Amino acid sequence: SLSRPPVLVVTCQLPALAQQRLEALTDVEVRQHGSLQSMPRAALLGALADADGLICVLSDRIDAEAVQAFGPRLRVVSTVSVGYDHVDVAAVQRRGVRIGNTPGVLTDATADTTVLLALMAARRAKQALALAEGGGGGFVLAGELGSQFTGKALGIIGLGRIGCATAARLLPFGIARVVYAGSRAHAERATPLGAEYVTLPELLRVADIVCICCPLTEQTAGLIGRGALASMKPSAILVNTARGAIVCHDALLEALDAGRIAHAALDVTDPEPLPVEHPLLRHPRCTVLPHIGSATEETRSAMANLAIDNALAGIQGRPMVAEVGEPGPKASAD
Ligand code: 8YV
Repeated sequence: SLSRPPVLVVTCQLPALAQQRLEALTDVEVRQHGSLQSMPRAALLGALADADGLICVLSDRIDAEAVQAFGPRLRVVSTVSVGYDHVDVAAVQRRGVRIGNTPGVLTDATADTTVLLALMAARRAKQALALAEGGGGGFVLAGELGSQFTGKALGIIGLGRIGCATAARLLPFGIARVVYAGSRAHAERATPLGAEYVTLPELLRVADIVCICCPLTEQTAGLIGRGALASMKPSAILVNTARGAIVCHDALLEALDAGRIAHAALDVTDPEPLPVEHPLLRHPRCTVLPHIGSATEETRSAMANLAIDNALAGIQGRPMVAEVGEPGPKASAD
């Protein structure tokens, strides 16, 4: 019916201020899953039939099956994330449905998390915390010591927004050299950072700290596998704040056990969360965080507001703040 207001389906509860804004919307009817957890799959598929817009999160797979469930009114899928690997972009766009994401607003929080993990890995914080909790002390002159960043080479895989912000944060720690790899060189971003474009094998060979800051795509799935890990320095640390599936977890476990790299620090895993018995969780040289890269009050609020803006623009047929697949850099997932 043409007389009813547009329906916006929201798959989970949003941060307080964005939630209030959503509840104050008068020209759309909001149908929301009332918990912080995402909507059950069957409920999502059912809700899509009658929706004009969808606000979703990473755990909502917008795959071929979901696209099948799209009703004729659906105009926009707005994800509360910069990454959109959970969305079958081609299938959604074939239906004439637009896709919005949240680049920019989470760059600082995610780069902060990358630095947190790099420091935790370099200074062996996981072992130190276990030592302290067990009543032990760290005042030994030799033994299992950490490393520092002074004079070291930093490797950034994916010099997008988050990669640049990560390099900018780590440079003042005394980093001597920044190299980056990715699908192409970005001279305008690299020059202010003094970053050199190298091949991935070269990056893995020279970097003391390897930070994964690229989106998950067909090209990057499993990018860091057995061969890549074997080519890293035995003293190197690997930090992943991008997507778990970029790193082959079996190969990582093997490399850590064989001492082929010093430490891995992961904010993202595959799957998420890892099963509680997964050996990486209790590995002394692997630090795992539960995907908190963008989990600050400020950032989550900004992400949710941007997702609301994108959804309303999509429903109303206006330009979106960040649209996936639009010309220009706005919607790139890094
Ligand atoms: C998540 C993220 O979206 O933006 C991304 O791509 O991975 C995160 O910010 C966040 O955990 C909310 O789902």
